Amino acid sequence: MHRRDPADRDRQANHWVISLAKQKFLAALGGEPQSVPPIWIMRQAGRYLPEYREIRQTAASFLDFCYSPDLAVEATMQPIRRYGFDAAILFSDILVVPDAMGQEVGFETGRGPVLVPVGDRAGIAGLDPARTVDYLAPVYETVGRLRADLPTEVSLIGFAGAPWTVATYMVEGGTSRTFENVKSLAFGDPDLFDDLIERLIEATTAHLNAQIEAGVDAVQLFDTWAGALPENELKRWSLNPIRRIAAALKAAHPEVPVIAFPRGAGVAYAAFAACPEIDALSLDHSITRDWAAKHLQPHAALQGNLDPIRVVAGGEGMLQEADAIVDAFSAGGHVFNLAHGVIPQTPPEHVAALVDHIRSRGS
Ligand code: 1CP
Repeated sequence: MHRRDPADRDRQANHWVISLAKQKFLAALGGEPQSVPPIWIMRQAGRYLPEYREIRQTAASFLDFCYSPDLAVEATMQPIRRYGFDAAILFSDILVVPDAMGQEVGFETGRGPVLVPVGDRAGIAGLDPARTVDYLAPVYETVGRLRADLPTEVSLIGFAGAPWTVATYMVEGGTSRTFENVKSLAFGDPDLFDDLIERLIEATTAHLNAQIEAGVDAVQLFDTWAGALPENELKRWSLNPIRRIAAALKAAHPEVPVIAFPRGAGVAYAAFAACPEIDALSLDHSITRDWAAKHLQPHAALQGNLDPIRVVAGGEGMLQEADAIVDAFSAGGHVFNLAHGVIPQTPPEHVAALVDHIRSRGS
């Protein structure tokens, strides 16, 4: 018979203490109203922070930075030290998955991601999802170190890009405004495009499962460009892949909440809320709050909605809008967040004023 060593028992007890102490973020994701909502902000680590810009210079490339556990741990911790957010998000990027599958991925200062585009049968067949977890081992090392270093009451969020959004970068070779190449491929040869999406589902599921096994407490799937797809294609290439990934994660780790961010999906947000595998939805700024509280919140916890430009502008307008969001969502599960990532021009003191204001509602 297997005898448990006392150190194991201590670790188990410790795990429960940690879980209890961080109930606020996880309870909100589970649908329980909180007197003051837990807070984190998308892209909370990054270029708007002077301390990030300083350490960023020490790595030769952005991907080297992501694959250096010392740097990635430090970048993740910086906004936690500065603002005391309720959750930290792993410092990484959505494009580590195509990099792991064998596509050439780079980041150029001032231009963003640059990839050698894929789009024909041979290019797609050359992408190998089975490489993902070995290739991304430094990311899981970062997760393990973070879970050990973070205060017990701070939750750790893992993430990945949703297949559609990652596919847009892979086929376009970078950021796009029109999505001409990726939509031409998807509409012109849907079976071939399905092959790419299937490879991404496999790699993304493996990557998120490995993050969970290394210690993250919740995961978020970013479908930043969901709004570029028409109705049927949104179902096929945004909703269905997200749902399949979430279901696979739940089968292995039923206790870990899954947050989806189908940015720009409009009323199709309701179809995401209806999926039992999806615990929470991150809202962009176009979703009206009354509609979301009525049609989404009974089925999923809500996060987001504050336009990031509000935080660039700061002042009373920002605080009033923040109050309107907290008031609209106070009856159900709610995590305070922005409608999209914080932008590099944001004055860090505006973020401090926002966090202080929301926290002061509880006193
Ligand atoms: O040199 C640098 O500092 C590069 C800037 C940067 C940073 C700080 C990039 C390049 N990625 C990141 C980190 C990052 N990316 C994080 C972790 C930081 C945190 O949240 O605290 C996360 C969650 C992402 C996710 C990400 N990357 C998304 C989805 C979220 C979103 O904002 O829509 C997307 C679309 C990307 C692609 C990407 N990575 C970087 C750039 C410049 C871009 C392109 C964005 C675009 O096309 O508009």
